[in-house]
Formats: sequence, structure tokens, C-alpha cells
Amino acid sequence: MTTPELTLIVAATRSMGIGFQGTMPWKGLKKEMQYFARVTTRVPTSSQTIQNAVIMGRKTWDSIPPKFRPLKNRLNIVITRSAPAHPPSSPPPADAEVRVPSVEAALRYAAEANSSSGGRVFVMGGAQIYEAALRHPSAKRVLLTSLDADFECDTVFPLDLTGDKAEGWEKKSREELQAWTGEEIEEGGQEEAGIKYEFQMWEKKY
Ligand code: FOL
Repeated sequence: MTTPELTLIVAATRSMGIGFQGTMPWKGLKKEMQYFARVTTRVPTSSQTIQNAVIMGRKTWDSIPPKFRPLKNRLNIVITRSAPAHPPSSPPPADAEVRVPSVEAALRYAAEANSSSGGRVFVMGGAQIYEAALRHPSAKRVLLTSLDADFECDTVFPLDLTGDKAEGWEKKSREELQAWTGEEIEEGGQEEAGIKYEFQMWEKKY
């Protein structure tokens, strides 16, 4: 079993803020949220029978409106210290999440569930989980939605991707982002609810 590469997906303010008091600091970015849903759901063309996995921390799980939980058509893996030491060996029912005690256990579970069939593995936060994922050797890519706005935040993304350069990371072109995600991305950026933003893809160099 090969450990799958990890893609972090995040939306952040100009100063890399991602959260405030347990929720996202902004409102009304519906198309941005739909982008998140499509990108995390879409499977590479060769593996139409499998689902992608989304890995998240327990606080992020709690922040998702109950009617959207678990995120549909994706294997939802929630990291919580109160998870059983031994994760279930059978797949969860379609309407349930899997709870595991660590990022390492989440990766193992995702790998078993889908790596052989090529499903993607996304890390969707929050800050503590992004931090652990970024330290992991299989962290390969960040899909950043860079908001051209500032909101009061008490949580930041633990990697500074403001500007065009980041040590050890390479910002990919719009064409490369389109090819990887399968999205058609408008040139010149997005705007919604009075907020300009840009979809970006960063890849680790080494
Ligand atoms: N990444 C990006 N780019 N944008 C985000 O808003 C985002 N949010 C999180 C992680 N990465 C992100 C964590 N927060 C839902 C709610 C909160 C959340 C992530 C997802 C959610 O309800 N998603 C539904 C879509 C619901 C809708 O269409 O409004 C889903 O099916 O994915």
C-alpha cells in the first residue's frame, strides 16, 4: 500500500487568516464554497468508481452545518483525540464519518480505502490539522483561495503564501491548476459578495 499524496485546501485572507471564533470570518462566498465542493469531490478520470477522502479536525467538522455533514460523495475522516485507538476496518455507511486519533491514522485509513484506486486525499483544516499535515512528507500541494480582503481572524494558515514566493514552494500556473482540478478558471480572478479572490495552486519543491 502506497501512501497517497496530500492536498491541503484552504481559503484565506490577505494575512492568511482562516477562522474566527470557530467559523469562517467571511460570509456569502457561495461560489467559492461550490468550488471547494467540486474540487474535493471530482475524481481523476481513471477512477470513476472511487471517492476522494477529506480529512478534517473535529472543530472543523463541528463548524460544518449539520445538513451538509458528512460532505456528500466523499469519505469524511475526522481527527479527534477521543476516537477509538483502532479505527473501523469496514467502510462507514454513506451517512457517517470515520473518526481517527491522529493525522497519521487518517492517512493510513485513507490509503487503505482509496489509494490503490487513485482517489485523492484532501486536508481541509483547521489550523492544527494543516500544521500537522504540512510536517508530513506526503504533503504535496496547497489549493489556496487567496481573498483580497482582511477580516478579523483568530486562526491563521500555518504557511505564508502571500506574494508570489514561499521558501520550498512553487506557485503553479492557472493552466496547471485547471489541469489538476478539472476546473475552468476565469482569467483575472473572481469576485463575489464584494470580495475579490484568486484560486491558486502551490506545490512543494522537494
Ligand atoms: N477551502 C476553500 N477553498 N474554501 C472553504 O470555504 C473551505 N472551508 C473549509 C476548508 N477548506 C476550504 C472548512 N469549512 C463546508 C462548510 C464549511 C467548511 C467546509 C465545507 C460545506 O458545507 N461544504 C459543502 C457545500 C455546501 C454548499 O454548497 O454550500 C460541500 O458539499 O462541500
